[in-house]
Amino acid sequence: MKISWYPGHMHKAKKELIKTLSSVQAVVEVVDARAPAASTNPLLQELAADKPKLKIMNKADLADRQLTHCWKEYFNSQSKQSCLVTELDKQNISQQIVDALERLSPNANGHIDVSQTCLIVGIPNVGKSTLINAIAGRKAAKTGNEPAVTKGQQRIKLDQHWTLIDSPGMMWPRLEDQRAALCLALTGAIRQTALDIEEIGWLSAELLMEIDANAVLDRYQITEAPESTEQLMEAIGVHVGARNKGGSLNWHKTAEALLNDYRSGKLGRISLEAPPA
Ligand SMILES: Nc1nc2c(ncn2[C@@H]2O[C@H](COP(=O)(O)OP(=O)(O)OP(=O)(O)O)[C@@H](O)[C@H]2O)c(=O)[nH]1
Ligand SMILES: [Mg+2]
Repeated sequence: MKISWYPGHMHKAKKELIKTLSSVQAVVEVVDARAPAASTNPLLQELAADKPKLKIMNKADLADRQLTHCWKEYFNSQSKQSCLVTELDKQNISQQIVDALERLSPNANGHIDVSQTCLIVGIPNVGKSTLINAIAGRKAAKTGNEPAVTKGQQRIKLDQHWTLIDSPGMMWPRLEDQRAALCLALTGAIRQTALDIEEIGWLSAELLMEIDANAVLDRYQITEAPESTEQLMEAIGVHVGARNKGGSLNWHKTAEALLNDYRSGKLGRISLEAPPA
């Protein structure tokens, strides 16, 4: 497998990110609670080394509760960084974020008396714009269930103290760690058209069986553990009725069904990564 995805507009996004970073007082990085390491931008640590950083683990409603708790403790143990967990219901998130930013902001001493700008960054489709709308309490930014909905930076003024900048989802040039790349493909951060769906479906089936075989077998009512990935995919295809016109199994539809079921939480709350011990 070789998942690599770095379309032309990512170069523009990176250049824009570097330029914008010089003018903001804080950075919020939104990561996917199901894959907090794979969805963390390795460039950000270096590009925004001197900025207070708030990490937000979003889509926690789709992730394993216990692992999310461990990840939060892990991130909070790192310096100049704080971590919050958010899910579909983003009530009171605005105050929590502003409080966290004010604690992190070096010139604030717990009270902001100047205007501050905060850049929201993260991989595509992780929920940055949705989060901004929840913070602002209005539909200020466009959202959608696919990568690359936000095409350019957008400033959203919260009050006299804080302005947020929404940014297009960003991926980094080298996805060397192919397990991490698979996590990003499975969670929906990489555009479908850039992926070989059958291969990603196959690899995802193997990964999900390794993490939580019962969840997969239960979902597709498979009573006997399959002896191979092919047998498993066949059983999934039969269960979801993924057939070609002649009646043979359609592997593409089978793979799509598995990916969609994982992404929408129909397989249950499955996290793909655990924090370092
Ligand atoms: N289950 C779940 N879905 C969420 C959550 N937050 C956002 N979403 C959904 O995730 C999808 C992507 O949301 P966006 O806010 O457009 O994501 P984005 O990071 O701005 O995406 P780009 O602009 O394309 O980079 C939408 O379908 C949202 O409804 C969450 O906490 N839980
Ligand atoms: Mg967006």
